[in-house]
Amino acid sequence: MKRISLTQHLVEEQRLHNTIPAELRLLIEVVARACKTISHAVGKGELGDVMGSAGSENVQGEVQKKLDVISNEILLLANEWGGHLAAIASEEMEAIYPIPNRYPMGEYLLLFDPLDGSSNIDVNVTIGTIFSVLKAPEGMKNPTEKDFLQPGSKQVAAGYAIYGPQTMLVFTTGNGVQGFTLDREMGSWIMTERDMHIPDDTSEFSINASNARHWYPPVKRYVDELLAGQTGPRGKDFNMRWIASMVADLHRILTRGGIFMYPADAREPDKPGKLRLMYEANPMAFVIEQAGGAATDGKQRIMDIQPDKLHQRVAVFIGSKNEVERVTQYHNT
Ligand code: P6P
Repeated sequence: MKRISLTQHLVEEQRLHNTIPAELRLLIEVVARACKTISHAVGKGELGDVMGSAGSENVQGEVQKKLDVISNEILLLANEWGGHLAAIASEEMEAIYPIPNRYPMGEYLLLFDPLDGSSNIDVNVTIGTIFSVLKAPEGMKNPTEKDFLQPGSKQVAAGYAIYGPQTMLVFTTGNGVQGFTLDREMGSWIMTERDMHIPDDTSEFSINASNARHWYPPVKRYVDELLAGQTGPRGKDFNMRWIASMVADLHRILTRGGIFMYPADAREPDKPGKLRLMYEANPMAFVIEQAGGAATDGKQRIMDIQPDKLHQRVAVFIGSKNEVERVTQYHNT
């Protein structure tokens, strides 16, 4: 494949599809630059005194790691002055962050989970940044949380950075999914995956099996069939992976197929699941669907869900189309 930079790709996409106006192009480049900085901070580990907890809790009541807070700051400071955004929302902040008056206000809303999988930070396992971009409503003057409450189908761009053996940026603007690898010597993002595609079928599934006794019947039935392998109705053996880092599990699934599940379960009957709709499930669903996969909450397409709260949670079944369709069907029989 001809090695092109992120900038060249974005310029060519704009010329080809006219779907990446200058401000959106700037937004993606700024987010990509912030992810480079996060990758550098993550890579320093103890040498950068960035490990361990920050001694605070986020809106989810989860203990914040120092790198959660640092990554959030990096993304805020990188994006607030560019004139491409009206406001920002983050897993690490209760309220939305309107662009300060000292800067021009743009037409996009940016949402992110600055560092997903942070329980893996202190044990040196792959983590990532997830981002989602929406258009600000026409005529909006003072951004409020309500302006963010748009279904995932309204996203104009979404993707993630994955901080693993390589640092990669994977995103879509609605015309397929492209992958870029960070060239650390040059400090540039170089395209290494064009038009990524998920196989419709798979023999690999991802779920936290320690919750099995809490699963509701449709999930129990589906996973039991996978575990039965050749001896059961599926007639083939399945493998299991669970990294406890959604970005890492989904990057593997995007690369070689699979199904990732974080269902609602009886531990918290009033909660639809653990993962957040606006800045985890929606952006990953946009990427996975653009690569030919599927994403539902067990009942409906994730990107059709009309949000009513910024930090609302959702059950997630996402990955190879035929497996997502099967487990969704079990929820509807
Ligand atoms: P559990 C990380 O905290 C996260 O939000 C996802 O990245 C990951 O898939 C999931 O939670 C892991 O959850 O319950 O297995 O620790």
